[in-house]
Amino acid sequence: MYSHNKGRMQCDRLWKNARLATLTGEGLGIVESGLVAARDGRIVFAGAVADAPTLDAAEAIDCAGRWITPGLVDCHTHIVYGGNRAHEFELRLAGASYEEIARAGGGIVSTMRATRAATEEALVASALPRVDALIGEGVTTMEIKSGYGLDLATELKSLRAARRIGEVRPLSVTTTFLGAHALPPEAIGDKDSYIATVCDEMLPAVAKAGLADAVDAFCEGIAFTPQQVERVFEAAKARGLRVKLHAEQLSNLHGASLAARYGALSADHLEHVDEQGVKALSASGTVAVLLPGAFYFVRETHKPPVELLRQHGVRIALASDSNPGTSPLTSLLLAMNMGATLFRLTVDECLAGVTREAARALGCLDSVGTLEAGKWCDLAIWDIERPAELVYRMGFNPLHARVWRGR
Ligand code: DI6
Ligand code: FE
Repeated sequence: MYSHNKGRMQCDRLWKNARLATLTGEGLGIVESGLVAARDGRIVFAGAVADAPTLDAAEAIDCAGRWITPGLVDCHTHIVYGGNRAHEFELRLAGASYEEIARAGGGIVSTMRATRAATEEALVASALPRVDALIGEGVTTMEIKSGYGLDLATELKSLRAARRIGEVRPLSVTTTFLGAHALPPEAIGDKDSYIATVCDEMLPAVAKAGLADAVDAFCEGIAFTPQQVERVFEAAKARGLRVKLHAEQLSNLHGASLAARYGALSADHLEHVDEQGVKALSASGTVAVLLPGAFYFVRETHKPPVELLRQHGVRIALASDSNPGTSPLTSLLLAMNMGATLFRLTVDECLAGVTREAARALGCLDSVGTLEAGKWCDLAIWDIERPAELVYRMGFNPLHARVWRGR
């Protein structure tokens, strides 16, 4: 695929004198004396200097012993929305619960109103500072969900805004249609007929416009039943779209098993998943996406069963869940610290969770998530002495440089 000239390898750019966490294999894939070479935006070599071919590079960058990891992947965000929910935060501080606020017409529906009222340009403009915070910590791939429109026009507008973010920033964006996020007020309590609209009108239009890479739903007492989610998954399947699910966040409705049955890319949250659900995820190879920001922010006390996930060999990813209601978080570094401190994940699990496993959860492990020849050259270069520093610190950003597609 790449031209070799007398045993030499041509490349555009070379990062030398670096320590690598390639994230290939099962662990961190540490290389003490390593280099990365890129051509046409893709990695042509990543590994030990001793194993490297002779490289002819147009440009060589001396990393002075810094660490290089894959660019970070945030595999679960709701980062496009209107307004914010600082006022509800105040109500919660005064004693109201997330569910009480949601049932009283606040919560997701209040963000829905602000999102419907915003133009596409305004949605992009309000999301960009949040996106930039993630980019500033080395994020190179991000998933963005809709789900604050809850009508066709606003869901399309939100997904277009999400795609636009990937055009105005050096960032790979994958989009997810989350029409089944909450019941809009005009559906006046009729969840089944709203789900019919999601399946028969919204999802086909979103798919036809090519605006979604996957389909998600919120399976919960305050949202939709497993039977309703199943209808959404059937509609997604009919359009050839992969699915994922907000499952077992506040209670156990056996959403994980349902997601697994549909070969979901991921099941997300999972605080209340039981062993049967964990086994199902294991059998289907569905990634468990843990969201410690939401756990922390809603002061959840029921932890996801990390030890069970490990025992059954379920892959674990970590994401920001960046959203205005339950996780106003724009830091994967802090998400890693919370994953370790609150959920007792190891450093290796945290780092894999925001790179390799997050890429797996998006179905794009073939192109990002590890440092391997053939993948996009998406790198995060860190001013640290050991990888644990990325997890250990709170509110400190040691990013030295970020590379997206070789630049
Ligand atoms: N679970 C969550 O934590 C977010 N959505 C979801 O399905 C909450 C979204 C919000 O409150 O705005
Ligand atoms: Fe979420």
